[in-house]
Amino acid sequence: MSKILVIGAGGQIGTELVLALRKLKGNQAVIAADVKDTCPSLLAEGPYVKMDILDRELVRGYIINNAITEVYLLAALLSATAEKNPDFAWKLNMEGLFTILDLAKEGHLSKIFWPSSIAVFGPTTPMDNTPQHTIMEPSTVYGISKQAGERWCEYYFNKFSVDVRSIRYPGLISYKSLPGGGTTDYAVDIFYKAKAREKFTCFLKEDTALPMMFMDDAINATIQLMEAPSENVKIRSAYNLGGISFTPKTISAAIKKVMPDFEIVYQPDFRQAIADSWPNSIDDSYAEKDWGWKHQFDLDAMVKVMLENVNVELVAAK
Ligand code: NAD
Ligand code: AKB
Repeated sequence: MSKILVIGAGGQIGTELVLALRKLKGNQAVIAADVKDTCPSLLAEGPYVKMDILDRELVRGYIINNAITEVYLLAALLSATAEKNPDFAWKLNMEGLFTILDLAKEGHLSKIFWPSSIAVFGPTTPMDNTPQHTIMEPSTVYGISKQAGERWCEYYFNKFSVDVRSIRYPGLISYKSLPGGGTTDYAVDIFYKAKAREKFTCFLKEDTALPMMFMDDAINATIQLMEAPSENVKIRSAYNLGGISFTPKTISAAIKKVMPDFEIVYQPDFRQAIADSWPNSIDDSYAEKDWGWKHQFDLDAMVKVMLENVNVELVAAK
């Protein structure tokens, strides 16, 4: 019987991942953990623990005493927030990973999921259909932390047989919880403005193409990777994952097909330089070959679901 702990469960991915894992494994088998005082209301059906991943002894004690078998470690500062606080971003994004990798090395955990990002790539990476194995010279503190994390995951797998699995998520688009401070957040924010019938001011230029994915696809990929037989998981740094690639102009055109009055204006800020350093699109053929990955949602399908489900009160409540 697996007993799963999701750390950073109150965030954009964590909320939906906990819901999906509980559906699969049962409410009591999946414990949500976050530094936040209170559990997100969507997760109220199962256990919640307040936990700071930087409190190494607390985290170790909890995992050992509660016989946790698997950890999904999601707590991190994302690209835009990390640029504003590089020292803390490096600390949070790296120290938590070592705490969990060491627990697995000591035999307390049988499996770990730790997410990487398209931010591992940089300005010298081939931008179109970016290969799995290529030049990686990230220029953001977030990207540097993800690249270092990938190297350490692979190292712990090779040296200590730690079963750690990872995906380089593209920008994720969802409506159940808000994004947490990334460069791709515009592609979520745009739906809240469209739904509120307000003009959207985009912080990226209209022709900035980035790899993106609807959250349902990302959650399916995560669970598919974690359920795959260990011998099929041949890449222990992190798998490239594609999805849909679009620019602010193309996503706004897709919204206009449904809401012809929608208006967008462009006011690029510091996030433009981050976006410019990331790929336009991703080659995810290794994920397809090794564990059967295929995305489901294209741009129009995602726009439809987002416009139907975005709740503008979520932003007001933030
Ligand atoms: P998020 O910011 O929405 O959520 C992170 C959660 O971690 C928050 O609920 C926060 O309260 C919690 N947290 C922060 N500090 C903590 C601490 N010290 N201890 C415990 N919890 C803490 O982020 P997200 O978008 O859900 O991303 C989760 C992971 O996936 C991150 O590692 C991120 O780098 C990665 N990722 C996300 C995306 C995306 O588009 N959302 C893309 C690529 C990679
Ligand atoms: C961000 O923009 O920082 C994240 C990511 C792609 O890692 N959404």
